[in-house]
Amino acid sequence: MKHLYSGKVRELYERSDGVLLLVATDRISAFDYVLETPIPDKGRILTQLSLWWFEQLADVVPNHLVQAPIPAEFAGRAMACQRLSMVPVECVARGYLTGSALADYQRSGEVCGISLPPGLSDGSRLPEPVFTPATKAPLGQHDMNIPAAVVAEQAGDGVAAELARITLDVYRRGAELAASRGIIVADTKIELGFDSGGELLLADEVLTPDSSRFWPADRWAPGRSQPSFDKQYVRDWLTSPASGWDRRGPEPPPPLPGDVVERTRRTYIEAYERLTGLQWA
Ligand code: PZK
Repeated sequence: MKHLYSGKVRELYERSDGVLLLVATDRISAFDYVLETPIPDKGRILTQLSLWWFEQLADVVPNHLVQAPIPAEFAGRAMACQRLSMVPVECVARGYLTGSALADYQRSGEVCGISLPPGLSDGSRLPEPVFTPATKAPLGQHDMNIPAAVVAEQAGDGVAAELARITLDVYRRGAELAASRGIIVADTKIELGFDSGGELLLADEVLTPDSSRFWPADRWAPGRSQPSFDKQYVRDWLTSPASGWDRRGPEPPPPLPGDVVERTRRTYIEAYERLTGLQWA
C-alpha cells in the first residue's frame, strides 16, 4: 500500500487497485498542536461515527465509500473510498457564531459577505444556518473565509450552488438529529469531490467532533467561549497550572495524565452513543 498524505490526526493510503483508505488515528490536537499522548479508540470511534452519518445522509448526498477489504492493522478505523477530484474549497455551514466567523463578524459585521444582525456574541445562535466556504490552507495554517461569490467564480455558479445546498442540508440534518440528543452542532466542515461521471460526492469524514464543533446543549450560554463536548478536559488541563505549560511559549504541550486521557475517551464514546443511539462496546 502506498502512503499518500498525513493529516494532523489521519492518514491517507492507496491500495494497489486504486481504492483509497482514509485511516483515522488515535491522535488528538489541541491549541493547534498534535499532542504526543493518543486517546485510545478515538480513531475507531470517529470512523464508526462517520460511517453511521454517511448512511443517515444517503438521501441528501451520495458518498465516496466503496466496499474493499481493510488491512487488520486498520480494522475499524479505516474507510475504503473511491478517488475523487476534490473540490478545492472547505465547505462549512454554521448555525452558531464562534471561531473565525466570530472574528470576522466583530471586525465587519459580516461573515463570507453575509451580513449578520448586530449584537451577536461568542456562541450566539444565528437566525438561520449560513454557508461559509473557506480556502484550503496548507498544513499548519488556518483556512480563510471567502464569499460564496468567490467560489462561484472558481467553480461556476451551478457547482457553487450545489456545494451550498449540500453543505446546508448536511448541517441541518446533523444539527437536528444531534439537538434531539442534547448536542449542539455549532458548525461543520465537509469535503466534496467529483467522481469519474462528474457527480458530486460527499468525501472525507462527516459530522465528527474533529470536523464539527459539538457543544453540550445543557451548558450552552452565548457571550462566552462554549465548552467543547470532546476536548474540554484536555483544554482545561493544558491551561491549568497543573500542566506547567504556557500556551504562549515556544514549548509544545506536555503529555496528558491518564485520567484526562480516560475522561476524554469517555466523551468520544458518549458522543457516539448519544448520536447513534448505539452502544459503543
Ligand atoms: C482526499 N483528503 C483529506 C484525509 C489526510 C488528508 N475520496 C478522495 N479522493 C481523493 N482525495 C481525497 C479523498 C477523500 N476523502 C482526502 N485529502 C484528499 C485527508 C486523510 C488524511 F492527510
